[in-house]
Amino acid sequence: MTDVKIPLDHPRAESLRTRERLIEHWNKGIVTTSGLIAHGRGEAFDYLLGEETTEPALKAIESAAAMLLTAEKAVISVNGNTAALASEEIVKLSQVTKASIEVNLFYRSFERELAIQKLLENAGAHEVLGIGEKASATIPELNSERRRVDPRGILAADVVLVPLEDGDRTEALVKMDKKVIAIDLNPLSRTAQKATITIVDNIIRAAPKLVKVAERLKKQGAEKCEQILLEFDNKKNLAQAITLMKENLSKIAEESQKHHERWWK
Ligand code: PTJ
Repeated sequence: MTDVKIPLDHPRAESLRTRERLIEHWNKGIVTTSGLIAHGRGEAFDYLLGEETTEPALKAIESAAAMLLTAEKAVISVNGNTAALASEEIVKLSQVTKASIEVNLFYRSFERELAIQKLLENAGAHEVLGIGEKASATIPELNSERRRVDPRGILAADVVLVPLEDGDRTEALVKMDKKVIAIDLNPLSRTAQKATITIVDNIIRAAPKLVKVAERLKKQGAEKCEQILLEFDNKKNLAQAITLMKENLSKIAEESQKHHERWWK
Protein backbone atom coordinates (compact mmCIF):
# COMPACT_ATOMS: atom_id res chain seq x y z
CA MET A 1 0.00 0.00 0.00
CA THR A 2 1.02 3.59 -0.50
CA ASP A 3 0.70 6.11 2.34
CA VAL A 4 -2.06 7.99 0.50
CA LYS A 5 -5.39 8.16 2.35
CA ILE A 6 -8.26 8.13 -0.14
CA PRO A 7 -11.07 10.44 1.08
CA LEU A 8 -14.35 8.45 1.24
CA ASP A 9 -16.18 11.20 -0.66
CA HIS A 10 -13.59 11.41 -3.43
CA PRO A 11 -15.50 11.12 -6.74
CA ARG A 12 -13.04 8.50 -7.96
CA ALA A 13 -12.61 6.72 -4.60
CA GLU A 14 -13.42 3.24 -5.91
CA SER A 15 -11.11 3.54 -8.86
CA LEU A 16 -8.34 4.82 -6.58
CA ARG A 17 -8.87 1.92 -4.17
CA THR A 18 -8.52 -0.52 -7.07
CA ARG A 19 -5.24 1.15 -8.01
CA GLU A 20 -4.08 0.83 -4.40
CA ARG A 21 -4.94 -2.86 -4.51
CA LEU A 22 -2.85 -3.32 -7.62
CA ILE A 23 0.07 -1.40 -6.12
CA GLU A 24 -0.16 -3.52 -2.96
CA HIS A 25 0.06 -6.69 -5.09
CA TRP A 26 2.82 -5.17 -7.19
CA ASN A 27 4.78 -4.73 -3.95
CA LYS A 28 4.16 -8.40 -3.17
CA GLY A 29 5.49 -9.43 -6.59
CA ILE A 30 2.11 -10.66 -7.82
CA VAL A 31 1.31 -7.90 -10.31
CA THR A 32 4.00 -7.08 -12.83
CA THR A 33 4.94 -3.47 -13.65
CA SER A 34 3.41 -3.97 -17.08
CA GLY A 35 0.22 -5.08 -15.35
CA LEU A 36 -0.12 -1.57 -13.88
CA ILE A 37 0.10 -0.13 -17.39
CA ALA A 38 -2.42 -2.70 -18.65
CA HIS A 39 -4.83 -1.60 -15.93
CA GLY A 40 -4.54 2.01 -17.11
CA ARG A 41 -5.56 0.95 -20.60
CA GLY A 42 -8.49 -0.91 -19.11
CA GLU A 43 -9.57 2.16 -17.11
CA ALA A 44 -9.70 4.24 -20.27
CA PHE A 45 -12.08 1.79 -21.91
CA ASP A 46 -14.09 1.53 -18.70
CA TYR A 47 -14.73 5.30 -18.93
CA LEU A 48 -16.21 4.77 -22.37
CA LEU A 49 -18.49 2.06 -20.98
CA GLY A 50 -19.75 4.40 -18.26
CA GLU A 51 -18.02 2.21 -15.63
CA GLU A 52 -20.95 -0.16 -15.39
CA THR A 53 -21.86 -3.64 -16.51
CA THR A 54 -23.77 -3.12 -19.73
CA GLU A 55 -26.58 -5.24 -21.21
CA PRO A 56 -24.27 -6.89 -23.76
CA ALA A 57 -21.78 -7.68 -20.96
CA LEU A 58 -24.56 -9.28 -18.91
CA LYS A 59 -25.50 -11.41 -21.90
CA ALA A 60 -21.88 -12.47 -22.38
CA ILE A 61 -21.60 -13.25 -18.65
CA GLU A 62 -24.66 -15.49 -18.88
CA SER A 63 -23.26 -17.30 -21.90
CA ALA A 64 -19.85 -17.65 -20.26
CA ALA A 65 -21.43 -19.20 -17.18
CA ALA A 66 -23.41 -21.58 -19.41
CA MET A 67 -20.26 -22.55 -21.30
CA LEU A 68 -18.27 -23.17 -18.12
CA LEU A 69 -21.07 -25.28 -16.64
CA THR A 70 -21.47 -27.45 -19.76
CA ALA A 71 -17.75 -27.87 -20.44
CA GLU A 72 -16.13 -31.28 -20.22
CA LYS A 73 -13.03 -29.72 -18.76
CA ALA A 74 -13.00 -26.02 -18.01
CA VAL A 75 -9.89 -24.17 -16.85
CA ILE A 76 -9.62 -20.65 -15.44
CA SER A 77 -6.29 -19.12 -16.41
CA VAL A 78 -4.96 -16.68 -13.82
CA ASN A 79 -2.35 -13.95 -14.34
CA GLY A 80 -1.04 -11.30 -11.93
CA ASN A 81 -3.81 -8.71 -12.37
CA THR A 82 -6.56 -11.31 -12.14
CA ALA A 83 -5.08 -12.71 -8.93
CA ALA A 84 -4.85 -9.24 -7.41
CA LEU A 85 -8.34 -8.10 -8.39
CA ALA A 86 -10.50 -11.22 -8.25
CA SER A 87 -8.85 -14.20 -6.54
CA GLU A 88 -11.79 -14.90 -4.22
CA GLU A 89 -14.33 -14.79 -7.07
CA ILE A 90 -12.09 -16.98 -9.25
CA VAL A 91 -11.98 -19.61 -6.53
CA LYS A 92 -15.76 -19.41 -6.01
CA LEU A 93 -16.34 -19.70 -9.76
CA SER A 94 -14.09 -22.76 -9.93
CA GLN A 95 -16.09 -24.35 -7.12
CA VAL A 96 -19.49 -23.66 -8.73
CA THR A 97 -18.46 -24.73 -12.24
CA LYS A 98 -15.91 -27.41 -11.25
CA ALA A 99 -13.32 -25.62 -13.37
CA SER A 100 -9.62 -26.07 -12.60
CA ILE A 101 -7.43 -23.07 -11.85
CA GLU A 102 -4.12 -22.67 -13.65
CA VAL A 103 -1.52 -19.93 -13.24
CA ASN A 104 -0.31 -18.75 -16.63
CA LEU A 105 1.92 -15.71 -16.84
CA PHE A 106 3.34 -13.58 -19.61
CA TYR A 107 6.15 -12.38 -17.32
CA ARG A 108 6.80 -15.79 -15.90
CA SER A 109 8.97 -16.39 -12.84
CA PHE A 110 8.80 -19.18 -10.31
CA GLU A 111 8.54 -16.63 -7.47
CA ARG A 112 5.49 -14.98 -9.07
CA GLU A 113 3.87 -18.34 -9.72
CA LEU A 114 4.31 -19.32 -6.07
CA ALA A 115 3.04 -15.96 -4.79
CA ILE A 116 -0.10 -16.25 -6.95
CA GLN A 117 -0.58 -19.89 -5.92
CA LYS A 118 -0.42 -18.84 -2.27
CA LEU A 119 -2.92 -16.02 -2.81
CA LEU A 120 -5.36 -18.41 -4.52
CA GLU A 121 -4.91 -21.04 -1.81
CA ASN A 122 -5.55 -18.43 0.86
CA ALA A 123 -8.77 -17.62 -1.01
CA GLY A 124 -9.79 -21.29 -0.73
CA ALA A 125 -8.32 -23.02 -3.83
CA HIS A 126 -7.52 -26.70 -3.25
CA GLU A 127 -5.29 -27.14 -6.24
CA VAL A 128 -3.52 -24.68 -8.49
CA LEU A 129 -2.14 -26.03 -11.77
CA GLY A 130 0.67 -24.72 -13.95
CA ILE A 131 3.27 -24.09 -11.25
CA GLY A 132 6.95 -24.61 -12.15
CA GLU A 133 7.78 -27.90 -13.84
CA LYS A 134 4.08 -28.84 -13.89
CA ALA A 135 3.65 -26.51 -16.87
CA SER A 136 5.46 -29.05 -19.01
CA ALA A 137 3.30 -28.90 -22.14
CA THR A 138 3.46 -26.32 -24.93
CA ILE A 139 0.86 -24.42 -26.94
CA PRO A 140 2.00 -24.70 -30.58
CA GLU A 141 2.90 -21.56 -32.58
CA LEU A 142 3.21 -19.43 -29.45
CA ASN A 143 6.59 -18.01 -28.50
CA SER A 144 5.80 -16.14 -25.27
CA GLU A 145 6.09 -17.68 -21.81
CA ARG A 146 2.34 -18.14 -21.97
CA ARG A 147 2.96 -21.13 -24.25
CA ARG A 148 3.91 -23.27 -21.22
CA VAL A 149 0.80 -24.98 -19.88
CA ASP A 150 -0.13 -27.80 -17.56
CA PRO A 151 -1.01 -31.09 -19.34
CA ARG A 152 -3.71 -31.63 -16.70
CA GLY A 153 -5.06 -28.11 -17.20
CA ILE A 154 -5.14 -25.81 -20.22
CA LEU A 155 -3.70 -28.46 -22.58
CA ALA A 156 -6.54 -30.88 -21.81
CA ALA A 157 -9.30 -28.25 -21.52
CA ASP A 158 -12.16 -27.77 -23.96
CA VAL A 159 -13.05 -24.37 -22.40
CA VAL A 160 -10.54 -21.80 -21.09
CA LEU A 161 -11.43 -18.57 -19.30
CA VAL A 162 -8.76 -15.95 -19.93
CA PRO A 163 -9.27 -12.71 -18.01
CA LEU A 164 -7.09 -9.73 -19.04
CA GLU A 165 -5.30 -11.57 -21.80
CA ASP A 166 -2.36 -10.23 -23.77
CA GLY A 167 -3.24 -11.20 -27.30
CA ASP A 168 -1.91 -14.08 -29.30
CA ARG A 169 -2.68 -16.90 -26.88
CA THR A 170 -6.43 -16.72 -27.47
CA GLU A 171 -5.89 -17.20 -31.19
CA ALA A 172 -3.55 -20.15 -30.52
CA LEU A 173 -6.06 -21.77 -28.14
CA VAL A 174 -8.90 -21.34 -30.64
CA LYS A 175 -6.68 -22.98 -33.30
CA MET A 176 -6.38 -25.92 -30.89
CA ASP A 177 -10.19 -26.21 -31.05
CA LYS A 178 -10.68 -24.87 -27.56
CA LYS A 179 -13.45 -22.46 -26.67
CA VAL A 180 -12.08 -19.28 -25.13
CA ILE A 181 -13.95 -16.92 -22.81
CA ALA A 182 -12.26 -13.52 -22.47
CA ILE A 183 -12.86 -10.76 -19.95
CA ASP A 184 -11.46 -7.64 -21.56
CA LEU A 185 -12.50 -4.00 -21.26
CA ASN A 186 -11.12 -3.36 -24.73
CA PRO A 187 -13.58 -4.73 -27.32
CA LEU A 188 -11.06 -3.96 -30.07
CA SER A 189 -8.24 -6.11 -28.69
CA ARG A 190 -7.18 -9.21 -30.58
CA THR A 191 -8.23 -11.30 -27.62
CA ALA A 192 -11.70 -9.74 -27.58
CA GLN A 193 -12.09 -10.23 -31.31
CA LYS A 194 -10.82 -13.81 -31.41
CA ALA A 195 -12.48 -15.22 -28.29
CA THR A 196 -15.54 -17.46 -28.47
CA ILE A 197 -17.26 -15.34 -25.81
CA THR A 198 -16.02 -11.88 -24.87
CA ILE A 199 -17.16 -10.19 -21.68
CA VAL A 200 -16.46 -6.48 -22.21
CA ASP A 201 -16.47 -5.46 -18.57
CA ASN A 202 -14.16 -4.74 -15.66
CA ILE A 203 -13.13 -7.98 -13.99
CA ILE A 204 -14.00 -6.36 -10.66
CA ARG A 205 -17.66 -6.14 -11.68
CA ALA A 206 -17.80 -9.16 -14.01
CA ALA A 207 -16.26 -11.82 -11.74
CA PRO A 208 -18.84 -11.64 -8.89
CA LYS A 209 -21.67 -11.51 -11.45
CA LEU A 210 -20.25 -14.56 -13.21
CA VAL A 211 -20.32 -16.48 -9.92
CA LYS A 212 -23.94 -15.47 -9.20
CA VAL A 213 -25.17 -16.32 -12.69
CA ALA A 214 -23.32 -19.67 -12.64
CA GLU A 215 -25.00 -20.53 -9.34
CA ARG A 216 -28.41 -19.73 -10.83
CA LEU A 217 -27.85 -21.59 -14.11
CA LYS A 218 -26.47 -24.63 -12.33
CA LYS A 219 -29.87 -25.04 -10.70
CA GLN A 220 -31.64 -24.57 -14.06
CA GLY A 221 -29.71 -27.42 -15.70
CA ALA A 222 -27.75 -28.22 -18.86
CA GLU A 223 -30.64 -27.77 -21.29
CA LYS A 224 -31.10 -24.14 -20.27
CA CYS A 225 -27.34 -23.57 -20.66
CA GLU A 226 -27.34 -25.09 -24.14
CA GLN A 227 -30.26 -22.88 -25.18
CA ILE A 228 -28.41 -19.75 -23.96
CA LEU A 229 -25.31 -20.77 -25.92
CA LEU A 230 -27.31 -21.39 -29.08
CA GLU A 231 -28.77 -17.88 -28.92
CA PHE A 232 -25.45 -16.10 -28.24
CA ASP A 233 -23.56 -14.38 -31.07
CA ASN A 234 -20.19 -12.99 -29.97
CA LYS A 235 -19.63 -10.74 -33.00
CA LYS A 236 -23.08 -9.18 -32.55
CA ASN A 237 -22.45 -8.76 -28.83
CA LEU A 238 -19.08 -7.09 -29.46
CA ALA A 239 -20.70 -4.75 -31.97
CA GLN A 240 -23.26 -3.77 -29.33
CA ALA A 241 -20.50 -3.03 -26.80
CA ILE A 242 -18.67 -0.84 -29.33
CA THR A 243 -21.92 0.94 -30.26
CA LEU A 244 -22.58 1.69 -26.57
CA MET A 245 -19.14 3.24 -26.26
CA LYS A 246 -19.81 5.32 -29.38
CA GLU A 247 -23.17 6.49 -27.98
CA ASN A 248 -21.58 7.41 -24.63
CA LEU A 249 -18.96 9.44 -26.46
CA SER A 250 -21.64 11.18 -28.55
CA LYS A 251 -23.54 12.13 -25.36
CA ILE A 252 -20.38 13.59 -23.84
CA ALA A 253 -19.69 15.50 -27.06
CA GLU A 254 -23.26 16.88 -27.12
CA GLU A 255 -23.05 18.01 -23.49
CA SER A 256 -19.73 19.64 -24.17
CA GLN A 257 -21.17 21.43 -27.20
CA LYS A 258 -24.19 22.67 -25.16
CA HIS A 259 -21.87 23.91 -22.43
CA HIS A 260 -19.80 25.76 -25.02
CA GLU A 261 -22.92 27.35 -26.55
CA ARG A 262 -24.25 28.47 -23.11
CA TRP A 263 -20.88 29.98 -22.29
CA TRP A 264 -20.54 31.95 -25.50
CA LYS A 265 -24.16 33.26 -25.71
O1 PTJ B 1 0.67 -11.26 -15.02
P1 PTJ B 1 1.26 -11.44 -16.37
O2 PTJ B 1 2.76 -11.61 -16.32
O3 PTJ B 1 0.65 -12.58 -17.14
O4 PTJ B 1 0.99 -10.11 -17.23
C1 PTJ B 1 -0.32 -9.71 -17.37
C2 PTJ B 1 -0.51 -8.47 -18.28
C3 PTJ B 1 -1.86 -7.85 -17.95
C4 PTJ B 1 0.59 -7.45 -18.01
C5 PTJ B 1 -0.44 -8.91 -19.73
O5 PTJ B 1 -1.41 -9.92 -19.93
C6 PTJ B 1 -0.63 -7.76 -20.69
O6 PTJ B 1 0.30 -7.10 -21.09
O7 PTJ B 1 -1.90 -7.54 -21.07
P2 PTJ B 1 -2.35 -6.43 -22.17
O8 PTJ B 1 -1.84 -6.80 -23.51
O9 PTJ B 1 -2.09 -5.07 -21.68
O10 PTJ B 1 -3.90 -6.72 -22.18
C7 PTJ B 1 -4.67 -6.59 -21.04
C8 PTJ B 1 -6.09 -6.26 -21.49
O11 PTJ B 1 -6.90 -6.27 -20.35
C9 PTJ B 1 -6.26 -4.89 -22.15
O12 PTJ B 1 -7.06 -5.00 -23.30
C10 PTJ B 1 -6.97 -4.03 -21.09
O13 PTJ B 1 -7.87 -3.11 -21.66
C11 PTJ B 1 -7.72 -5.09 -20.31
N1 PTJ B 1 -7.91 -4.76 -18.90
C12 PTJ B 1 -7.11 -4.08 -18.06
N2 PTJ B 1 -7.63 -4.00 -16.83
C13 PTJ B 1 -8.81 -4.67 -16.87
C14 PTJ B 1 -8.99 -5.17 -18.20
N3 PTJ B 1 -10.06 -5.87 -18.56
C15 PTJ B 1 -10.99 -6.14 -17.59
N4 PTJ B 1 -10.86 -5.70 -16.31
C16 PTJ B 1 -9.81 -4.97 -15.91
N5 PTJ B 1 -9.71 -4.54 -14.64
